[in-house]
Amino acid sequence: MPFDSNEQSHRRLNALTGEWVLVSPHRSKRPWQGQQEAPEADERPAYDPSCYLCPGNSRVGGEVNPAYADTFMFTNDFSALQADVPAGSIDEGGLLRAEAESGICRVICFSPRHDLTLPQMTTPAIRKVVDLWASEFATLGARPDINYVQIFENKGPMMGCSNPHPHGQIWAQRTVPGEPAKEGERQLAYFQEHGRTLLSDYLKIEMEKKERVVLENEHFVVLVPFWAVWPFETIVIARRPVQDLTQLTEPERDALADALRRLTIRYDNVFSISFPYSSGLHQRPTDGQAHPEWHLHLHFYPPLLRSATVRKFMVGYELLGDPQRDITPEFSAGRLREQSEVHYKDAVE
Ligand code: H2U
Ligand code: ZN
Repeated sequence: MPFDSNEQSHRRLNALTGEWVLVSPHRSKRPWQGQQEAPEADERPAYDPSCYLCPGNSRVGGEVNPAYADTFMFTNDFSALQADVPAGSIDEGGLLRAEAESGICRVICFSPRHDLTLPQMTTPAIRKVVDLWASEFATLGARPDINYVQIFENKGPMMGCSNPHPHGQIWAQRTVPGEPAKEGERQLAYFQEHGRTLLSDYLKIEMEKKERVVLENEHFVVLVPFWAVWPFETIVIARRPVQDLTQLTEPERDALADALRRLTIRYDNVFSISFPYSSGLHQRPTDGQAHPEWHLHLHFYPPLLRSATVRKFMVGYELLGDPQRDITPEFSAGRLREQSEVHYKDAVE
């Protein structure tokens, strides 16, 4: 009997991180008796006087937000990283190790409108978010004490997001954290061996197969990676192997905004809800090196599995062994591909 990855258990390598995911396609038909969570209510006013991100409102620290018209950035009033940490470390026989870590945390409001989310914004409005990401990457990354800039968004209460006002965060710090460090090592090894970026060659394979591609435009491709862990995980890959947002041309920035809008509309349409996720950019470290091995991309990690309320949990074997999935990345890509690019709230009956 020949091996069939659509039917039989197998493991897939994450080419970017070197980690494996166990895939169990034969289990996707098993009966579900999991927890049912209440759907998220998402009818909101355009302006909420009690929201600390709305224009003109004051934040917890007492600062007042300006009457901003498109995007707005401020330093997080409860930053996880402190800028003024003195150098220092602990090392007891290599077993108890700690290092002082400094950094800067920022919050970025995507829109003054409290009731919007990325998929409900226009492409030019999302483009302004892309521009702010690029300028923050440049400003923070230029600091000698910042060697990595992580831009991300937590969306929805299921992802622990504390406020529905459309916003994201930036954590910039002295060291390169675990995920980009793993990806950086693998990309460097690949680039040294082949002289091309890992994601250029991966994208070429995916564009030939097409079975995991969700959408594309002139400059970006969105696909469910071969090694996806989360049921509807996607990766947004720049066609040109650029290392960071500041290298994108104007049309490429517009294309990124277009890809983000179309992807998040499809996400919302899967279960006709505001689709929760954590997403973020992966770009080169800002350590002063060129890093030609780095290839700009974004990850989307949505927690939902088979309905608006049934989520995937990372438990049991996944905590102790490897991550595992039942529905295949190919199946999920098909579900995302068949969605309309008209948001369900805008769709006329
Ligand atoms: P979430 O994206 O996880 O909802 O976080 C929003 C951030 O906003 C959170 O990191 C910050 C919190 O520290 N915040 C402020 O900086 N000022 C405030 O007045 C409230 C929340
Ligand atoms: Zn608000």
